Amino acid sequence: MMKAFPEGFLWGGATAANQIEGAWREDGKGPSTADMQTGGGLHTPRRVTPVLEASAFYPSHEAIDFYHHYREDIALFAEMGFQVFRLSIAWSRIFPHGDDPKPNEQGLAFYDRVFDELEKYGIEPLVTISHYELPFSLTQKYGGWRDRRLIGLYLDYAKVLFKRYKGRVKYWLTFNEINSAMLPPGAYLSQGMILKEEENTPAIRMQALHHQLVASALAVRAAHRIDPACKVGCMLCYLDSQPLTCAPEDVLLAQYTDQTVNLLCGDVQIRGAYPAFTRRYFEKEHIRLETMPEDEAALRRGRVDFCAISYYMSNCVSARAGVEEVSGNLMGGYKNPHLETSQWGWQIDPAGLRWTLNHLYGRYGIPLMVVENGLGAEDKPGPGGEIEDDYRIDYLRRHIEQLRLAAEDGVELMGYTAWGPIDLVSASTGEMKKRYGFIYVDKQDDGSGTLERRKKKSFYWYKKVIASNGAAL
Ligand code: BGP
Repeated sequence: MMKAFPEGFLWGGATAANQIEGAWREDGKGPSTADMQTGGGLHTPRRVTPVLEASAFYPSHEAIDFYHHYREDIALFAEMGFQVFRLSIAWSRIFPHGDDPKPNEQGLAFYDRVFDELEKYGIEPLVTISHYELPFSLTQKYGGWRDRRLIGLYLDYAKVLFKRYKGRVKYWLTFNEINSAMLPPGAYLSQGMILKEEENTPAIRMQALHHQLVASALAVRAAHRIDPACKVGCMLCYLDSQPLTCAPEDVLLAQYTDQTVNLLCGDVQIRGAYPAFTRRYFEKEHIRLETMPEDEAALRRGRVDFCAISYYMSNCVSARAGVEEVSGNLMGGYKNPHLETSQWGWQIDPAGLRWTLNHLYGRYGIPLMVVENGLGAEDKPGPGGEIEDDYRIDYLRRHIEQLRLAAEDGVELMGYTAWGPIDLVSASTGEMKKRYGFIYVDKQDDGSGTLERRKKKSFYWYKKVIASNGAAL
């Protein structure tokens, strides 16, 4: 047995509305940006189709139908002993067009039912306000986050949630992986902007990101006013980028990559102001940010209570070319000769999680939470339908070991929610076959399947991990 985690450490799993709910037009819900994305694959990017194509497949339309299976699924999470469940609220369930005069009561009532179910088992909801989706009408009418008016629309939406679920939701995240805006895929995924490749520049994305950062800060302040007991966190996709060699130019490039991809968003949301290195970044990328006089005070007053991250893999960066490349979450990099990769080419680096947590806690000194970590793998059911996912147990065990070491290094950790506790739609590829779950869902990429849920070997393993507060790995 290893040493246990601190008392009160929250164990659970993480999901996103557009990757689990389905019911994409039910009970008054409007289409979201995710609903307009076709399925794809490792080498075929998902397509955004402003007009749905009859011949295309849209994974979020049914996903795994959590909308109708939530009672069964939450009972399974409770059976594993979850103390926290990360989910997102679909903005377009609450404001179908994003700028509707009043919220959709049926949408609000669905999440009431979900929180009722979680309360039955004593599971804390951790709610992401916008997780890689916004009402598609906001893309069509405003051009997504490039339009400053989205700040007010997001704030109206967030205030409805804080008031409706006051006392029931103690933990909020303003945006999922808000720093994905530093990379081209974030333009549509996180910012709802349909851009031609040549238009998709750091300057366009940074202006939209500024609006998101102001919106996040104003939401933090509103949350604290409406419910002083709640905690609001930022959420970063931590892309651990290490120098391929000790050559000074590689070391400097790794620092610059970390500053721009990860720390810029962390600094604004945690320290309340753009960091000094922004000057270099804005100069290099020809960025002239358009701000309003009130923005500086808004950012300063809207600092978050905790910092949540997703962590899957690490990359190497190098100033020299011609090195073997690997893929990754949102961005690839160069191959690290000391690491193995997943079936989807992501480099598996458990010690990188410990490095990342020390790095962030050293910089920010506020509680941290790992709200995404998991292994996407093609699970193949055995003759009796059983799934012996020892590879997933191995990946998670190695990362949880590093989590505990980080806690012993002095890092203040709130909890851990494994990504995809139940098989769900992959965000980058739209695939079901890239499975993450402790629970298998019979849904295939051609849309077939019974949606039956089945426990994998890792289900029983994770149940023991939670029961021992991380001691029995
Ligand atoms: C993160 C997203 C999650 C999830 C995860 C796994 O970036 O926040 O929503 O999708 O990536 O990635 P994928 O689903 O592409 O395998």
